[in-house]
Amino acid sequence: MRITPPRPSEITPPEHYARRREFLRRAALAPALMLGGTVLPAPSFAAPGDGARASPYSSDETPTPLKHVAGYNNFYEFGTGKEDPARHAHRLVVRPWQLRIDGLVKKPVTLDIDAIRKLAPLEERIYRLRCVEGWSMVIPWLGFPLDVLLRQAEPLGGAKYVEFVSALQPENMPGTGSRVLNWPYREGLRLDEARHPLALLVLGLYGEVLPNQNGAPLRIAVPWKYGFKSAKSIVAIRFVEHAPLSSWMEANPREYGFYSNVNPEVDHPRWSQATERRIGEFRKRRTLMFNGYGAQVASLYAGMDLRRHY
Ligand SMILES: Nc1nc2c(c(=O)[nH]1)N[C@H]1C(S)=C(S)[C@@H](COP(=O)(O)O)O[C@H]1N2
Ligand SMILES: [Mo]
Repeated sequence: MRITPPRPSEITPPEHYARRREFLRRAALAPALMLGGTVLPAPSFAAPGDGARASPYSSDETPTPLKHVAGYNNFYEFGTGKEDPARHAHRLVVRPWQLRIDGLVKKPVTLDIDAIRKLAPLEERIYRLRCVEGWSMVIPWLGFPLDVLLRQAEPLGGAKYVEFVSALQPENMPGTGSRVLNWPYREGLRLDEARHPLALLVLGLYGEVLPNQNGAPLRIAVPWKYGFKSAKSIVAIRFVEHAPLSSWMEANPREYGFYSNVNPEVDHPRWSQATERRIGEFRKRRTLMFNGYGAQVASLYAGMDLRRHY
């Protein structure tokens, strides 16, 4: 796999990082953690953010305040309103939690969340998240490269794609009574996308374990794609030969394609993708090709017509 290293301008100078760390530490320790009636989970990482390594892939933009990151969410299993997940996701049972990895692999495995946590040191990655609805955030995730997890199952040569399946707990998820999507929530990536160093397995944010509404206990973050590609609360990963049918493609194939790379030149039928509103700001910003990660990921799509492969 060929990787374009980050440009020097994208690497955060250490002094910025130190200041940001302090900011994050204070933000994470802020007492006002009541959000929409939901108390955030108690931290269970020994020394949460402080043990995490900085990442050259971090954006140096100011992270969106935690109250928005954990209070304005799309997690349709808990309802279609932006405040529904914060209100209802405390009902999600996140322990015990097992992840099954199978399909075209040499070694199908079932891993417990505590074993997954120990696979690699946590890094803090500050990523932009661009929702296809036209808003964006900057989120300080905690996690490690998704490929570290994928390797555990030893994928076979015939595996070309990966499918991600989210948890389905109908008795705890009021949104799953609605047929807005065909549950469980399913997403997919091409294998080289999933193994790209920017693709992150996420276990926390803002120095703490993931709030349930953000996809506890584990989700992915694929920052150059629209937010819906980053499946939350994942219970299964399957290696397959052909592009899997995601829940959104199944619901509306004209509006949602398999790739769903952030692309200001290709509009969604209902929403222009040229600009976005950063949550907490008023003036709109221009949306960047591949959400600003083009230097790292454009080579994955060399020669492809991105209008056709939307
Ligand atoms: N299982 C599941 N994963 C999901 C969703 C969902 O409804 N269900 N929504 C997606 C969408 S549309 C977005 S924009 C992001 C939002 O992630 P955040 O709430 O952590 O910001 O999660 C994505 N992952
Ligand atoms: Mo989204």
